[in-house]
Amino acid sequence: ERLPELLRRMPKAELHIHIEGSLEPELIFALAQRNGVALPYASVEDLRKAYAFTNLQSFLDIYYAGASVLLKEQDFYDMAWAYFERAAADNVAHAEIFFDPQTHTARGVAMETVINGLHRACVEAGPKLGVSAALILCFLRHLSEEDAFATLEQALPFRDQFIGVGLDSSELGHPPEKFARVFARCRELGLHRVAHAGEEGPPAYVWSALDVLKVERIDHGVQSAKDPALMQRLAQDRIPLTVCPLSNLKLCVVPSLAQHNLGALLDAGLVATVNSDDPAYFGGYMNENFLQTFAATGLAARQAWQLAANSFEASFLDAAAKRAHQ
Ligand code: ES4
Ligand code: ZN
Repeated sequence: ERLPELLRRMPKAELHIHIEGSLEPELIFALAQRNGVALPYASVEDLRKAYAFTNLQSFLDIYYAGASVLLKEQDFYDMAWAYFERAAADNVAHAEIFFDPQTHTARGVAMETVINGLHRACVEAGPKLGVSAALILCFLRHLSEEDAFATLEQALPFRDQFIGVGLDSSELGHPPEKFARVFARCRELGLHRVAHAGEEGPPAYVWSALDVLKVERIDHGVQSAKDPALMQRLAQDRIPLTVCPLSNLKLCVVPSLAQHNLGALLDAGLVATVNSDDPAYFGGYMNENFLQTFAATGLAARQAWQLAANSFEASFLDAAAKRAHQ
């Protein structure tokens, strides 16, 4: 079988997708019209032209502007459903989906509106599309820990509609230890914990995500390769890295996909996975990430099978469901 067919066909789990980053320009404009929201862009083409990023912050500014069209429960459902249709087409069998409630509650959208819309799509995706799904609530790290605590409080009435918490947004200057207390509370509550670390930030941020926040996965983590002791820790404890190659390319974390260190992470025995991050902004969903990365780096079928196996191992599925995917 040709490698591209294998990459497309193999069942996989997606563990690093911001649902607000799956909002395509066409849907942004449709929701703006439906909700009477004014956009600072004249057209879909005009908006797409703004997708020329130089670093993480240059992307986040446009990403938060795009999310401003989301007001009603149906908007959140429609966004998530569009993602699930794309995921199913890429043979994604399971997705663990980040959402950023503070982006919405700060605009006066109720937590209930956000979670109910997303959760309804997650529940329907299993029977209708064959994609099992769960939600991970992310705290915005450029805001305060106090704000994160208030967000957790607002979300606890919906505790059974999300499986864990994450940490995202501007990394540099906002180290994981800023959120030590709220993550400790989440651990007591039995929530899973993940954090973006080592995307633009140093290996020290990966260490503190592990040792202070006690996360179970690292989102991105590609800067870990600069620290041999950290690489040994990640391999020994089988801490997964949810790597996002097209994101790293578009945010200039790597100069080219050919120079991406995904292969080196796998060679070091790490539980690395491939994910799409913000597919509407970075030029592709899951299979596009696999196809472009394999074409550029020369990874082969052996690594494809390894990445697919890693994606289920790294998931928060229970042991029986993991076995069913082997
Ligand atoms: C993000 Cl690529 C990335 N990094 C950090 N935070 C984010 N939120 C959405 N996409
Ligand atoms: Zn991300």
